[in-house]
Amino acid sequence: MSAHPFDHVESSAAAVEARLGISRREFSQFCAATATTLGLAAGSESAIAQAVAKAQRPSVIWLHYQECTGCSESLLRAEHPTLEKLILDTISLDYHETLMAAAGHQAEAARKQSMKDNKGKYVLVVEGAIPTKDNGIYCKVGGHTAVDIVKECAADAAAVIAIGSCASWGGMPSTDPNPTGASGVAKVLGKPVVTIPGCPPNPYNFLATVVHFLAFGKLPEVDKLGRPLFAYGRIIHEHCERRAHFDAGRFALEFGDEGHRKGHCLYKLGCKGPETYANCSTIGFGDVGESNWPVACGHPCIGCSEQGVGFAKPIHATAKLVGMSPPAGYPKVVEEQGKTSFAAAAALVAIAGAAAGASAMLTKNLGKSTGEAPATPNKDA
Ligand code: FSX
Ligand code: SF4
Ligand code: F3S
Repeated sequence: MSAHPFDHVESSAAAVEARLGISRREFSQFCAATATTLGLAAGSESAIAQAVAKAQRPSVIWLHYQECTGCSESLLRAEHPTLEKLILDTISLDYHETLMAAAGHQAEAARKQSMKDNKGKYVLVVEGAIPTKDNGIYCKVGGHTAVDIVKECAADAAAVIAIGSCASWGGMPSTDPNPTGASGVAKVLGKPVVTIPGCPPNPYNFLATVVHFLAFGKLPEVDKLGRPLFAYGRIIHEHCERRAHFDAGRFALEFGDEGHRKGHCLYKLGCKGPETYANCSTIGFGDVGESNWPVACGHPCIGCSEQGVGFAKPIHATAKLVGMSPPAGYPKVVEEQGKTSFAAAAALVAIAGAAAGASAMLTKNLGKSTGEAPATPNKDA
């Protein structure tokens, strides 16, 4: 009988079992799922198992600035108990303003001590945008601006991860006119960092990034915006469960209409899946499996993870089709459905003699037809 890939980490796995209160089978499943999420070759789960099973956990300093704490919440509120246990057990969360018991000067002292003890080895995670306008006075902790603290903490970090769209490029707080000059971590530090955008991002994308760092001593491969390719390498539209409806020209035209009830494509309601790079459609949210993500729930993707789309374009403006156009044989995606011609409306008025009612319908139908201006090209993707 061939050796099980986890046999040589049996004792470590037993230790994990005791630490986390999960079975070896669950631990094996987690490692295999993480390897798959990372797009690693078969057998890589063994390296992941060894890295996670090690008692030595990297110290993590987690800073919070302009945000809603949704990133931390999504990490901790996952339904599956092993997820939060694994996150808290895989890393040593030495400083996290929302979760730590310490407060005030005690908390600041804990941060400084951890940075000193783990100089050059800790991972810095930043959640939230950093206000840069007026010398950064719009966000201070312990009397220091967010700009200064981020620079101080990044100086001796082994790796810097910006979690959420706010920390990645400014996100929601940077919405025009961006009164506080909310910016992303890379801009403040003047150097690239790993970004895990999304508002909030999927916790598995963060966890898989950290596990990759643990298992291989380096962060995963990223694109030019710092996004790990395993999670942000493809546009949502490519793997959307409603994609067949898009290709066949079956669209919901308004919330609650027949197309919406039948699960048709949400493109005409403003879905930004065709110009948003993320794996929402394949891994889902809330740790309850597939089909739990915005589009599956009936709402268009707003492009929350895509710079220049989320919090930048109107929610119901139609998306730019990135890198693809439907074959000529397919129905046009921007043809004007539900439109009533003026001639037809006039005939209707004449026949029914209901001028007021008909003109109301005409207005309604014209409003329903897709006369939106094309979305601005996303220069950053
Ligand atoms: Fe909130 Fe995080 Fe959005 Fe921002 O997620 S879910 S506002 S990306 O920084 O807390
Ligand atoms: Fe899915 Fe949106 Fe693409 Fe339609 S436009 S297939 S709903 S991602
Ligand atoms: Fe955000 Fe769209 Fe995914 S709104 S969560 S990027 S489906």
